[in-house]
Amino acid sequence: MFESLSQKLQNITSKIRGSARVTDADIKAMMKEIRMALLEADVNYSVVKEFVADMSEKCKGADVMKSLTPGQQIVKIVHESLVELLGETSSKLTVSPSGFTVIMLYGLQGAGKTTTAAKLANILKKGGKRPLLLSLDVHRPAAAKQLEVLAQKVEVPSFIMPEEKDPIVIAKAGVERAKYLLCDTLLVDTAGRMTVDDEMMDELIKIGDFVKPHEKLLVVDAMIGQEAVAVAQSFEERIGLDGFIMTKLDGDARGGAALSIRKMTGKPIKYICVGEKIDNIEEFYPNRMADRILGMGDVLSLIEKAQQTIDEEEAAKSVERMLSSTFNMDDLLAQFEQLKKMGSMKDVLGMIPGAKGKIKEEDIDDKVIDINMAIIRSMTKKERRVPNILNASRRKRIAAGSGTTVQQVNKLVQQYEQTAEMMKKFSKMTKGGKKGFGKFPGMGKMGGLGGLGGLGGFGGLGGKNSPFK
Ligand SMILES: Nc1nc2c(ncn2[C@@H]2O[C@H](COP(=O)(O)OP(=O)(O)O)[C@@H](O)[C@H]2O)c(=O)[nH]1
Ligand SMILES: [Mg+2]
Repeated sequence: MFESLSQKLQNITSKIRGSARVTDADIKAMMKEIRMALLEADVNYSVVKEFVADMSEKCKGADVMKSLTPGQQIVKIVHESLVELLGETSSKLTVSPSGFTVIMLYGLQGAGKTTTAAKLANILKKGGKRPLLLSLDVHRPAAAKQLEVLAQKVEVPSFIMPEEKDPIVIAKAGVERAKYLLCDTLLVDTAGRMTVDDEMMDELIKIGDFVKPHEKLLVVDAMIGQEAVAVAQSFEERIGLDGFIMTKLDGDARGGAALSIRKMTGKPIKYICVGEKIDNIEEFYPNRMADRILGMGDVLSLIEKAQQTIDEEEAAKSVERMLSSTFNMDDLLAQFEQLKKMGSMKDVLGMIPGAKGKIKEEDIDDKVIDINMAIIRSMTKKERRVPNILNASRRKRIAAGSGTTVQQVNKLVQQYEQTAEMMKKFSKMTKGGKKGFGKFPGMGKMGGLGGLGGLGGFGGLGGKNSPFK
């Protein structure tokens, strides 16, 4: 996400970050570079122009040159300006005081409406709500079926009428079903077309008049670049939106649409989607996004993800064991399980500051976790508890039992030893100085992240490259 822009901005700002002396000409040169980087990332021209002018003004106003750390001061201004551009505060979904909230998704065909509807239903469900997914896509009967399948996957009720051609008839029945099932949120998936057209808008307005959405969200595909901004503007004009959900930011989208859309429409981005899987969705926080773009990592998003997916009790147990230095194979297995729940390793590692670039692609093969889990599961209870009894013949038996090789078993044992060693260090550290978990302030506060210690045992990450040392 934003990789190329992020890289460029990091290069530009790192040049100035440490500077004790910054001249007017330095700032000018830097602004020119930022301008180029943004344009290359496909940010709207007028947005770039205003953004850079604004930043230059702020640099002057802050009297950067006279400050003690002019380089840092400038980076701070760039960061603040980015946050402002992205929308300053995060935008929560509206909840109707009536106890029945209607959220309607709009967008072109293929933007990701149906997928996103299921992702939102999953989030709402996890937040204790009772959503119902309603498909009003009357043009493609397969779309209704697609929604039904996704609804079953996230275990929320859905309502579809694939044969019915009048969306209002379906909407009416859908609302009744939702109320009958005592649902408190209706998520309405609508039909899109290849391009914006009047017929589509008229149909959407008609549906809107009937279901009266509290939240009108446009799902936009970031991959279509500036075109996304044009689409957003036409929907905003005809429908009047409450916000956006940007999808496919995991692809090779340069990010320009995400950076332009707020400024060009005045409406906030509420969620971003970074993959096809149900949990590839994140609440949008301008501040954190700016951190990410400028390479400050996104520890907060990571912690949140960990909190959502890691079993608290399991995590507390493993932290406890870590600290009492009796970390064994069962703990390692539990950590692998939790890591798997968090999603792909690549996504997780992308959020750790400093981890990017330091870890080789081949080291973040998710399959390695599966192999390692299979190996541990082939161990006896005793072997798991007291791994140092794992002699050659036991390793051979385990390899045969798990369908792996002795080399793979050896590698896992080695990783276990490295992780256990690391845990011992943590244990000393926390007993001694209460410094939290080393480099990551705040992680110590959060028991859940204890589970991440397992990263040390994962696919060679426990070696020199471990971000957790
Ligand atoms: N890579 C990626 N693919 C996505 C994302 N969101 C949706 N898709 C895919 O985009 C395609 C179209 O999605 P769909 O929900 O059917 O779009 P709709 O026509 O607007 O309902 C599907 O193949 C989805 O799996 C995303 O955030 N990232
Ligand atoms: Mg659809």
